[in-house]
Amino acid sequence: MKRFSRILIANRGEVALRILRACKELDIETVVVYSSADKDSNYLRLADQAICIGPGPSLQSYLDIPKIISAAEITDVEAIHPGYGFLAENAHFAEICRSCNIEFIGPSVEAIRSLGDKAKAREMARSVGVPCVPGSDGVVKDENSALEVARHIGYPVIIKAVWGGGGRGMRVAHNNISLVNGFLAARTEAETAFKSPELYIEKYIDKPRHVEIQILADNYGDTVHLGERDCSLQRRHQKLIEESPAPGLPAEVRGAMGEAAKKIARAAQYANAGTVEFLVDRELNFYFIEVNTRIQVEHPVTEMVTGIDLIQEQIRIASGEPLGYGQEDIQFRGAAIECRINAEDPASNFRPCSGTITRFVPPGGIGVRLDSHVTSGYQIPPFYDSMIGKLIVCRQDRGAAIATMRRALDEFQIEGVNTTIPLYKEIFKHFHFLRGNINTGFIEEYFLG
Ligand code: MV4
Repeated sequence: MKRFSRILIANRGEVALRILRACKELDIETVVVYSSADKDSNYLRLADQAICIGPGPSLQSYLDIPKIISAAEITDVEAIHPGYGFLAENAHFAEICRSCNIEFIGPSVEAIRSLGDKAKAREMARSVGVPCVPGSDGVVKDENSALEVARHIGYPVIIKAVWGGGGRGMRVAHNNISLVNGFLAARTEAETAFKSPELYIEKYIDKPRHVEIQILADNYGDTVHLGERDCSLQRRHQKLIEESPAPGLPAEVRGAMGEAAKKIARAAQYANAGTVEFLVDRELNFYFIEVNTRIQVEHPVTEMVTGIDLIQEQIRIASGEPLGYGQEDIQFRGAAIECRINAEDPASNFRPCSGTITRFVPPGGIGVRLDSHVTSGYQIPPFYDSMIGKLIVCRQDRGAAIATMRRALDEFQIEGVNTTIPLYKEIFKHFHFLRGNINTGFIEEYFLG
């Protein structure tokens, strides 16, 4: 069996550092690519080689496929890890890697493509008996078909882009008029944002919980699930806090969701790490919504409760190793919570702030993990998203994890830019949060007014 000896990391920031760490522990050489805006990032010195691939704007660096492939060819790597965002779910990029004989560390081109089509993913889930939200059979071609679907399932409905995801470009409609208007607006938006006007429709579930299942699958048909993450706490489709286990989710529901996720993975002939997203309603019914064919930002909470290094597993799987363990070998221990630390200004509508972090004193102590590439003096480039790190805690139960998180947030000193830390200090005192009474409407309801 081949084992990779050198990998290229096609990403930046905290996830580039996260992948570097995994490679070091596997004794794999690393090549990291960077834009000139990231040239002073500390993690670059941890790599065996660092190659500048262009100026700050992503289109001329982290999204520039020819430059990344050139860097891979010049350094003779055997594989590329795309991290999340940028090229992570780009089937075209995975295809180019394959044609250049470079292993793409992620699922197959075919799996990325078929699950990227959300209407097709829904059909696939339904065909293997996984519950989906009532809705259209595949793509809805025009306003009249949309009205037909709504008459069948009843209002409210939600219009989604087939090639969308992460909540962008969705429209909720409560009657025929808003459906027709929403449909036409969503089509234009989808065409612009996702280069495809295709839409589908689902019954709208009010304030659901967002619960997702982590899966791992090897190239030989073995698939395991690593439990769930509750990602309900989000603001405008940006997740803020994720935790595992999902508070108040009965073991039977977790087990049923895990089995459902594995069925979908097998139906898609999925290999590598992936996430199956579900909505959970007040009665704890769960409904499949989509699959993320990448490692996700919030993967550490799963690592902390299972003890499994998901990036190392991705690399092992991509190199052709079998999983080597089964579902019965996965044990869940304690409770983990992650806070995304974003540099943003609450005074100007949470706009991302760039600028210099003049002082950065990370928290530590028992049960605390910080995944961040930031150090004192770090200048946040204006070109990328606002996340500057993730604070993760893991303790014996949710109450203890919350106590550790509050203590860690108090220790954490970041000066020079505004961050989401003050918001988290409020959330971790909130009556309903402390009781696990959370849903996707929580932040708006209690913290935006
Ligand atoms: C939904 C939904 C309600 N009903 N689907 C948001 C992320 C994307 N992956 C799917 N999302 C949702 N899908 C149905 N059938 C609610 C969300 C949702 C949401 C929708 C509108 C505004 C804010 C939201 C926040 C979280 C989840």
